[in-house]
Amino acid sequence: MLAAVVRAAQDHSRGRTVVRVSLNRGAAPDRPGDRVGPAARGALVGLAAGAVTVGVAEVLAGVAQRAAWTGGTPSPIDAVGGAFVDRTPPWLKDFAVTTFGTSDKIVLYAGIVVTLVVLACGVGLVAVRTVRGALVALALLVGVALAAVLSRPHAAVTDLVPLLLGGLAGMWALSRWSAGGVGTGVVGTGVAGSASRTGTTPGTVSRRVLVGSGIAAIVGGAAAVAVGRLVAGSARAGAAARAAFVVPRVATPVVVPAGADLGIAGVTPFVVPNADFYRIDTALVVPQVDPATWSLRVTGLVDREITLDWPTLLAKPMQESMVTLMCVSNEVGGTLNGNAVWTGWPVRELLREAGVRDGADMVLSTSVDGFTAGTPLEALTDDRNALLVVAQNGQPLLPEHGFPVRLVVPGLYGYVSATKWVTELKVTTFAADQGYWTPRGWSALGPVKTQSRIDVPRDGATVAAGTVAVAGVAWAQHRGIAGVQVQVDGGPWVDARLGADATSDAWRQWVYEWPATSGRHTIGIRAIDATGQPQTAELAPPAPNGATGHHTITVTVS
Ligand SMILES: Nc1nc2c(c(=O)[nH]1)N[C@H]1C(S)=C(S)[C@@H](COP(=O)(O)O)O[C@H]1N2
Ligand SMILES: [Mo]
Repeated sequence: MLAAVVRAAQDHSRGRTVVRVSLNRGAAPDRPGDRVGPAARGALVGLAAGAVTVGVAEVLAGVAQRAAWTGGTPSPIDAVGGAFVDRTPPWLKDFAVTTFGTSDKIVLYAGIVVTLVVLACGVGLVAVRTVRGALVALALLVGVALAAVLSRPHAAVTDLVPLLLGGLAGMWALSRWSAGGVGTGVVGTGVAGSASRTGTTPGTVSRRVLVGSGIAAIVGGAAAVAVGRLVAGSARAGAAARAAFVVPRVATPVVVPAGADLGIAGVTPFVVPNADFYRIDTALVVPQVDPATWSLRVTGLVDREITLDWPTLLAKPMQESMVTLMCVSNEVGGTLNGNAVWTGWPVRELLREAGVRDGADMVLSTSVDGFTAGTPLEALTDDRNALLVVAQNGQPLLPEHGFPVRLVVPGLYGYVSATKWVTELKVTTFAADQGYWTPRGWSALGPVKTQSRIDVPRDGATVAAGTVAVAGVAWAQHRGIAGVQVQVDGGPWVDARLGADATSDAWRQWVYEWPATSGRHTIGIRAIDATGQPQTAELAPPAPNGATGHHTITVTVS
């Protein structure tokens, strides 16, 4: 591969373009300059063997998942991706979320594909010198991926089988296609079928054939991965149960006060529709949990362990509460938050049934995918109505928001409280246990900080002179918002008008009718919580416990 790139570059610098070669596809006979050497051919062999390895493993992983022969993550791509995510340092996570937002998972997958292609070509290059060495290299890479599979939550030994067989198939392919020695092997027979029969120069292969075969190998591998996903079809059982689930009625439904939503175009809706709700989690593949097999265990410092199943939970008296969920990774001015009405059963009732022992100060909640959150016991037992949630805005939870059951705890960032696909509550202590993000550089405690955001006008916008609605949202969960003030061009702070107050656990909309005069202006805002404390101006990044600072925009008035 490297050689091919180098050759292509050299060709290019001599004014002969690679494009010409591909345009002549199938027409012109190979010329010496169109041919690449053994190294490129070797890289192609590696790529093909890599595609076989990944393809076989992913298809078998799909079959295994469909047949429920597995416990954890048999797909090597998902396992390596998951293991990578779990080892991402805070600065990188921060960077990924800031740069790619909720597309960070797609970027990670793209990174995995590029890495796989490079590694596979590397193995092929080794094979040009020593086939045995290449086999060892491939085995080592498979070994690393096997370790990743084993490291995933709920991993079972059977999870290793797909990749073991994929690895064997890949090694077979590697030795077979390298075996013919330089000049005969891969391209002529195995990978590209009809190609390279001209055999002009021993040990070389036409660039057309090389590129075509390389693309064929990548496309073939990708197709196998897709087939594996289709076969796995894990969404089915969960999706059917979700469709059949009738959200329980509650005695006192939440009523959104008139005027909570000011109805200003461009401002985030007071209650965010489920489909638009921000999503943040470490799950590369959305866990598809069948409520029929779901249960929640209460363990640890309790008088009696409890296992709660789906029908038992649904028979409990459900409540509704409105809570604005908030991600600690939210930058000043960021949109990693959303307000919704949640239906569920108070966690404190469940903990009461289990009987919390003296000395406990934390509940470690665990997700089906291994994520954990450490929540202060008090936040789950006091009157703030932390819920075991089954519905969001009157609809069953979406799979990506935790179906069938998640936690929602007012006043705390999601990373220390809002566990989705929750399967265990361990009553414990901060001294004994840590949530997922704590050893990764984030604070053990995560109370939400008072913050506010300008939604309109957008930063950098041009608006017409006259009265301009400057508007947005402000939040100080569980304390409440008492005021929002606006400052234009560093002048005095002026009160904005607030939307109606629904609950101290939800954000409030605000608007300031700004008499805009032409020119460039800077607009800043600050919120004041219901204890009278204004939001700090001091700038802090999201890590380790939430960003601070005033959201400020610049607009041009024409
Ligand atoms: N299982 C699981 N639950 C999780 C997380 C996760 O990574 N895995 N992330 C938490 C974080 S950091 C946040 S901010 C909220 C986001 O919830 P949402 O995706 O429903 O908006 O979920 C929390 N619950
Ligand atoms: Mo978060």
